[in-house]
Amino acid sequence: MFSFFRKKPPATPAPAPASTSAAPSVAVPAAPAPRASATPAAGGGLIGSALVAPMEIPVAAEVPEERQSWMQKLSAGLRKTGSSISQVFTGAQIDDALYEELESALLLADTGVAATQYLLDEVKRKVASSGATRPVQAKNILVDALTQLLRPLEKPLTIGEHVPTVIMVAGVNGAGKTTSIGKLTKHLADDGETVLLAAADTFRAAAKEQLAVWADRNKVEIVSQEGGDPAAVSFDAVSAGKARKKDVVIVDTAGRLPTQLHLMEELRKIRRVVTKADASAPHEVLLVIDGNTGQNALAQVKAFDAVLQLTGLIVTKLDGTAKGGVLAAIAQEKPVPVYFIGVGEKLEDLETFSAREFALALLA
Ligand SMILES: Nc1nc2c(ncn2[C@@H]2O[C@H](COP(=O)(O)OP(=O)(O)OP(=O)(O)O)[C@@H](O)[C@H]2O)c(=O)[nH]1
Ligand SMILES: [Mg+2]
Repeated sequence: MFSFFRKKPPATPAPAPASTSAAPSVAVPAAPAPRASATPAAGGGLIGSALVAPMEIPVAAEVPEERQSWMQKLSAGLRKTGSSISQVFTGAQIDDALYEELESALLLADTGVAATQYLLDEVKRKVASSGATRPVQAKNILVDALTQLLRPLEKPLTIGEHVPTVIMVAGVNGAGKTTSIGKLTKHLADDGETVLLAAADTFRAAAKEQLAVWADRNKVEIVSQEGGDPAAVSFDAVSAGKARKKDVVIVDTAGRLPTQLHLMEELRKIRRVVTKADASAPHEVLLVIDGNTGQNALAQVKAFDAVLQLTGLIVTKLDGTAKGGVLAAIAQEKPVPVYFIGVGEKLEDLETFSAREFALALLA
């Protein structure tokens, strides 16, 4: 089973830890064997596999057994985008018309102008240098180029370097913050981590109750206040997390638009107050993005980063009408690591991000 997060020993050594009681080692997640080279060697590798299996990209062969069912879900979620890009490669030859269609398909998939141009240039360059003539070869080259572009976004969430690890979660209204926190909490609790949730969404009616349901379900503690101030709730939660030696404190904040400047200022205040409660916190500041927001997602990353100095992203709802190209736009223009991606409302619909899997799923 791929680990949902990475466990690291505390940054400052604990008093005389016996060598046998070291922190449990947890496999680094989502690392499908990176390809030694993205450049198709003469007659081998990429092109060779295209010739052996000319009609399909051999998805099954590349994804580890334990990720197969997740891959199916991801591919299903991204099918709409995938089929419109794949359509480009169904002709008989690689020509200008193919490149034009590819450009349109990438732009329609929310890939953005800069990343689209980059990917087009890469495909053209590698098609020329490898002497590829068949569209399926160009498609495989695109999968590789997209993987390379997305690779910098691959990073596991690390827990344990600080006690508690304080994670602040922000995003626009309805992006999936509370649900993602619930799912993450479940994974942490199942792994034996002690978690404390901070209901710092004091704005929306029933927000506190929604988080309390996840807390109950996972038997973890929650700090909330009746009609309280979000910064005060966050301060109390981080202080309590420290005092009770919790492994993780997760702060759920109310949804807001980056244009609501007073609410963005409130986020800044929450962050500041968390640091007052624990000088090294927050250790992670996550932005949750709805995969359906298209190019606006990039604007959200930039705006929230300017206020909060983001450390990671969770991209939800990559099912239905979402166009997965937006991750390429983020990788090209504002590469904040993507810790998790979501393709549905169920617990198992949130998983770690792998560049290779995503590229394969998007072009399945
Ligand atoms: N299809 C789909 N729905 C999701 C996903 N993640 C969350 N949702 C749904 O999106 C809706 C909003 O989720 P919340 O977790 O309440 O979102 P939020 O960001 O906390 O919302 P506010 O606190 O109101 O800003 C819920 O109905 C979730 O079940 C996903 O990956 N796919
Ligand atoms: Mg919420």
